[in-house]
Amino acid sequence: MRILNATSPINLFGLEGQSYEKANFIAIPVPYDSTMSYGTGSRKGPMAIIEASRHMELYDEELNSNPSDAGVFTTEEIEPDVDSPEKMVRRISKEVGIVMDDGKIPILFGGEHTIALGGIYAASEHYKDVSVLHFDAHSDSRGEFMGSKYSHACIMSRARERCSKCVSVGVRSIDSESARLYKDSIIYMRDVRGGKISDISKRISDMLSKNVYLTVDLDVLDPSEMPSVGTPEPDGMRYNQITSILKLVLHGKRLVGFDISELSPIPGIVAPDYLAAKLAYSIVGYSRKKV
Ligand SMILES: [Mn+2]
Repeated sequence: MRILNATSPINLFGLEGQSYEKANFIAIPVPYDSTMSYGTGSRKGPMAIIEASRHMELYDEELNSNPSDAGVFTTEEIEPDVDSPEKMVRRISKEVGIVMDDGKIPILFGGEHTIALGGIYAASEHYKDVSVLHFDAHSDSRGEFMGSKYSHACIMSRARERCSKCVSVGVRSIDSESARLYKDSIIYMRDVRGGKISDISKRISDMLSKNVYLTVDLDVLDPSEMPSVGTPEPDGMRYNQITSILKLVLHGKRLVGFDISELSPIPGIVAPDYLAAKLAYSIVGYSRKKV
């Protein structure tokens, strides 16, 4: 892996003095957006998140701790493989595998959601019985899309081939066949809206195994809070809902890696970039601190 000795201007959360050896978390930017069907521009997402993250307060008042104490090292970007999304997934998986071999938790920043498969494949090869927790407005359950099995619209179909337990949360856009096939592993937005957060979180936890890979497509959020996505779907999750669920679910699990994908920054509107950075920081905190 081409690990840069990152200096503060490009380090996640603006952390200084981080080393790969000592860090528990390894942030990996993946500026890749070649299979997008609608909006494009998510290749600029990773750097926008890292830039926003440099201005955050490192003390988390909710957890009464500094999640960054776990050590977070930021690597060089993984270069896009323009040949095919499958090759790109393999490239990411190889690099994430090295991080997992070293006993560290990878944080991938997309880029389009296809990059999640790199994390999921590596996790399924390195850990027994890995389940996938997937936040997304879309079920991403097509067998094939626009001629590719590795399109962003297919990633959960590929994930289910590797991991028996996959749960999608916040879904509000799905084809009829997927709705029928995967009805027991999808928590729709209407379920989130209609239920208590504690009940929804318990339901999600019960559907997952101990080892969890988390993938967040930012379009799961309501476009009012997260307009910077290629395919915004109305009536989405609030930031507070996703963090409340993650806090409860990660409490009893072992997080083996996660990604945050699909940020397509809008020039001049930085709040969504901050949201994505803060979400990453909260996930680091929730996976460390048992609340
Ligand atoms: Mn989506």
